[in-house]
Amino acid sequence: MTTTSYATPKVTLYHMPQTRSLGVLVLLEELGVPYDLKVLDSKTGENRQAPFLAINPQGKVPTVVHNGAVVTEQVAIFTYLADLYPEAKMSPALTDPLRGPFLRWMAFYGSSFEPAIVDKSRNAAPAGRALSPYGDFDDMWNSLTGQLAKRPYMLGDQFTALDALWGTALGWTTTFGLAPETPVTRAYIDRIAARPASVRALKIDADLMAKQA
Ligand SMILES: N[C@@H](CCC(=O)N[C@@H](CS)C(=O)NCC(=O)O)C(=O)O
Repeated sequence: MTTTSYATPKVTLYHMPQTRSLGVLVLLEELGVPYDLKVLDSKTGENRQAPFLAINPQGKVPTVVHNGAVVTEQVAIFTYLADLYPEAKMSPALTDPLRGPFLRWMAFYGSSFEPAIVDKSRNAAPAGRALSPYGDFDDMWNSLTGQLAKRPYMLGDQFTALDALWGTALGWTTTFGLAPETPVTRAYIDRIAARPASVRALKIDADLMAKQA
């Protein structure tokens, strides 16, 4: 388990099993910090009821509450948590030359990958190349896999919060047939999933899913 200081109040993660919030669970396990997990049941629509809507009016997970502040959006949450616990070295420091690429591939997730995947899931053509936030699917995909092909983790030899995000995201999008499976992406997904923190997070998630079944 990673050594970190707990000089900050515990983070609360609002989570629903088998959703995008799994990646944040993976990151919290990688960080090795104490956290509170509040589990919502999508089958009963708990995320669309008043108590949770008062926290996140979009009714979406992941949602994090820390120090009285609400943080939504995966990209913001991954960056926030990685920076909150610098001892865990899950994000490059502000002056590190890898800080720019770290932010680049975080933002790429929200502004290029997700829109491309959602359009694909609806068989919707992207907007014209110049307007579309991701160009076309191949532009997006070739940029991403070109980066992954070069190294074991997104930024090189060191695992960062990016890998908790991308490992889980490529996992579910590949499972749903929304992202093509290639030798590079398969090896990357498996590399992340085999890490002890991912194994723990997947078990927590599967147990919660079973409870809600
Ligand atoms: N833009 C959000 C998207 C989050 C999102 O769509 N979460 C899904 C889980 S996969 C959700 O909460 N869906 C439940 C609902 O909207 O009712 C982010 O990046 O965090």
